[in-house]
Amino acid sequence: MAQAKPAKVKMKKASVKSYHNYIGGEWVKSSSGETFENLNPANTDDVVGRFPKSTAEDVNLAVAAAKEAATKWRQTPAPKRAELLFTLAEIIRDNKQRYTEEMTREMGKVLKEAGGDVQEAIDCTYYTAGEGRRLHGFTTPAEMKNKFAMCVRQPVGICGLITPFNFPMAIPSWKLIPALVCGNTVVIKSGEDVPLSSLNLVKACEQAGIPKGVVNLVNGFAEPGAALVSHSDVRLISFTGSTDTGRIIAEQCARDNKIVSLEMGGKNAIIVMDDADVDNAVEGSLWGAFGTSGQRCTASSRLVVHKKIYKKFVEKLVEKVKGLRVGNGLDAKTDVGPVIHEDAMQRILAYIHIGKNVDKAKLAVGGNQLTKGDHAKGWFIEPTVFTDVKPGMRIEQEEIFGPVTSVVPFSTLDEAIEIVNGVKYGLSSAIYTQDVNKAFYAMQELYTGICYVNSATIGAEVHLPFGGTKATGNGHREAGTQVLDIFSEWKSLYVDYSGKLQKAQIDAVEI
Ligand code: UN1
Repeated sequence: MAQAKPAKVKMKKASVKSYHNYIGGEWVKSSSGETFENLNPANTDDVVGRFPKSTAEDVNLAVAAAKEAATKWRQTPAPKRAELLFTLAEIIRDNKQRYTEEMTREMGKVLKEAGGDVQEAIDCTYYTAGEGRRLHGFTTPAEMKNKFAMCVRQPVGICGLITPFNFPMAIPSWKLIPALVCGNTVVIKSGEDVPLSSLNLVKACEQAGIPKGVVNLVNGFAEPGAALVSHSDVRLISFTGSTDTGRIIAEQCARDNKIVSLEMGGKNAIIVMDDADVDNAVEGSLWGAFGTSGQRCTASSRLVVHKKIYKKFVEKLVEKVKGLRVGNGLDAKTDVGPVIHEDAMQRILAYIHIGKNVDKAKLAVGGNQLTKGDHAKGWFIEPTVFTDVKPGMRIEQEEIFGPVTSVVPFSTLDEAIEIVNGVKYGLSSAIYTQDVNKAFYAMQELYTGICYVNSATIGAEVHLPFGGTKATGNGHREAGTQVLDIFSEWKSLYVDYSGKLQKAQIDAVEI
């Protein structure tokens, strides 16, 4: 614990802004009266704000507000709901710079990436709002004369949205906007390390005129998260985060018969064939592995490289990694920011230790915490590359979620595909090759939810489905129109306009 500091520091602390929960259209404190500090991971002396440390009671109030608002919102025609969402998109766009800076300050990623995150929220909001005038169902012939058959989407009810730290505005928007366009009301439990970005999004909803109670925000840690998952009035939980937490949520939801959509870990790989443009592959690998300090579910944490070009690839990659500037994301010269907090840093350093001492892979570059000068007050780790990594090593199998990547040599495309598929996750994969036959074969055989050719494993766009196979998820897809299948349920409608009892209707009874 830090010792008490002189008055100057106390004044700085006193000027820290306090933020509130948003329940039923009011900005309110937690019923606990307690708060927590949101710290800048690049400099923990910098307190971004104080946020309510919410309780189960706060969640009860938020769910009650969402319940109260549900009927009117559901009955608002979808194109009208969408109009509000278009306004919301404009508000986010107009505030992009401020949101970006605040995101970098609370989360650490460099300004360019934070700007991309806010842009993803803008794109998602415009794109998904367009669904307000579609939300297509279909008509189909009925079995009998003078009878009409069709199906429509209906909202599921109150949705609990539990969001992570790594995409502080994009991921909440992936959940919030489709939930709203489908006619649901929501309670968001924001990521405890990035509460300001969720709050900015919710405040924009208020400014856009989304009615009171439709969107509710509760800040805090495990208690409000668990209360939301177990609340009997919540019909659906949408969660992005670790596989361990996701499994606990899924078990609880199964007991309560809730709909649950999970987006969890990844151990993504890039295959680099011997015919690849090596410079292009190195550049893609660099940003795929070290963008967002490797804290992406889609991070390129394995580089599976053909033996014929292995030496050249590793040399070029190591050279580039040495040139990366690690520092505060608010500085335009920084390439790689800090990791999110001390626990994350310790976990990543533990994996580096495992790579060196248990797996006995070769540490080609990096491997250390940075603690001096500008790095003294944050959570910085050198971008780290292990080479001569073998399939099955722990650093090759387990999600590290930090600036660490492993280079794995291979000889044949089938062997490479086996390596890529040989992990428990299945989010994203990539292949660098100039050979169209190899590219299509890989696209077919790589068992992941997303696959790239000649670009890294990151950079998914909002109008295509996002999600993964195996332990990455539970079969759902966010984004695209596919997300509507999470946030709406099908209702089949049969209209008999014959004016009489048709025999086929009672066939089943006659048998
Ligand atoms: C995540 O890593 O959790 O495709 C989401 C990407 C981003 C989203 C990543 N658009 O890398």
